[in-house]
Amino acid sequence: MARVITYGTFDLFHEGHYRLLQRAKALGDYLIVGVTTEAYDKARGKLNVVDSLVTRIENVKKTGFADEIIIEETQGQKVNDIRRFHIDIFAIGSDWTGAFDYLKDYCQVMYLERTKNISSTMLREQNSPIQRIGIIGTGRIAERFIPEARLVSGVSTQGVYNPHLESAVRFAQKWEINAYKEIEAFYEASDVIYIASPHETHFGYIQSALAHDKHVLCEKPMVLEKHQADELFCYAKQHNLILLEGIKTAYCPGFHKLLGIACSGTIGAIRNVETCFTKLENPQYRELTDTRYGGSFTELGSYVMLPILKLLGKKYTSIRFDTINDENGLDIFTKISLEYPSGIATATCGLGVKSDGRLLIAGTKGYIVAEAPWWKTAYFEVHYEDLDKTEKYSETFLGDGLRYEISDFLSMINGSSSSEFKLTRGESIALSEIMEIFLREKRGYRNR
Ligand code: C2G
Repeated sequence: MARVITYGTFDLFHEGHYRLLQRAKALGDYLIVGVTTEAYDKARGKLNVVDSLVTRIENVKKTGFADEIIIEETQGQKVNDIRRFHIDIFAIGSDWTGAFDYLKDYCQVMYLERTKNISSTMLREQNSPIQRIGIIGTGRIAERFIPEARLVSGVSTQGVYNPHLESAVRFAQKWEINAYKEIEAFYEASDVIYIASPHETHFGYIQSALAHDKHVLCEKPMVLEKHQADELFCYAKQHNLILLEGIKTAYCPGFHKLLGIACSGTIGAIRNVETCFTKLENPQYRELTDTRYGGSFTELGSYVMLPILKLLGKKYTSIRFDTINDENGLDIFTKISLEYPSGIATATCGLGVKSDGRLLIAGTKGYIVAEAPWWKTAYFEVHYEDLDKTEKYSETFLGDGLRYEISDFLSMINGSSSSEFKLTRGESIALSEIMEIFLREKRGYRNR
């Protein structure tokens, strides 16, 4: 009895998948089909999968070709599956020719000709046309955004707007996109807007982009006053528009996994969260020269506050800021202390003082620790009283990590999956309120 195995995502199940399974089944007597998990697809850079794992399994099942369906969760699983299930033939489409030759040590490897003119990518594009992204701002984050967006299928970076035309032109030439000085023309040519301009301009740009009926992804901190966040989210909701704050950590798979474990009860009730993110910044950069909106808290506060809001919630009973300022009155180091009815938290950020960047979550049964750069979560450990029980978790974090938020933003626009829980409106509003309190208490002024 010949045993055959094949693998795939089988997103938006189509003729190509059907024919592949049909031919794989015909190669032997028993066919095992491995269906990839969302996390594995994300880890291997396959973002924007539309159907859930359950739907994809159901679709494979419906063909009637699979005698057994398994889940493919990790890189390197194939060798173990082949041994474990005593596989004779590994079959896969010809788009993978050569890629699985290493399995020839374990079984026969067959590349079956791929069905022409059909693919999940094509179907995704038909169902949801490419979203043309217009970028506002030409700074360092915008530079990182473009290569990341180019890795997400379903979007294209069409152009950039900057009221200083020379900056827009320089940026556009580098990335081979369009430059705009006139914002109306820019909106006309864009379906969605990514805002990466200086913090204090976010509110105005979001307002205008939403008023032009555009979905918006805005860099953190989205806005600097609570009423602004309230107003923008309310408008977006009324007009069925997506408004998302881009804090990359919130969307990366490793952080997501860490939150899941922290909230699962394995370390008991969470009583203390400590976060720290410091980066010695070039004194010439905006972060240390913009005396109104620069400083460590406006720059890094969104990252350090994120795990606290996620794990202890938005209803803190007290918040306190301690800062060390430079000669311009900008905080180069800030410690935020929060109290909750049954927990406490401290967040530390710095641009002119270096410290040990770490995320520590202490519970009644154990603690979780993620070392720097925990904001690009790729590895963390769970510790208990019994040292032998330590658990270690790792997860892929690809490139600059902006691809995850872009992909979630796109899924939300296409209505195919809700990622809103990764960073809720309520959490973004709470962050804007904390920014507001900080600016009022430490700089002594309101934004307007
Ligand atoms: N396929 C095909 N013809 C198409 C499209 C896909 O024969 N027009 C085949 C692919 O070659 C693959 C299977 O259908 O063998 C599933 O394709 P995908 O869902 O795109 O999965 P893929 O990303 O190729 O993952 O570990 C996972 C495997 O590496 C395959």
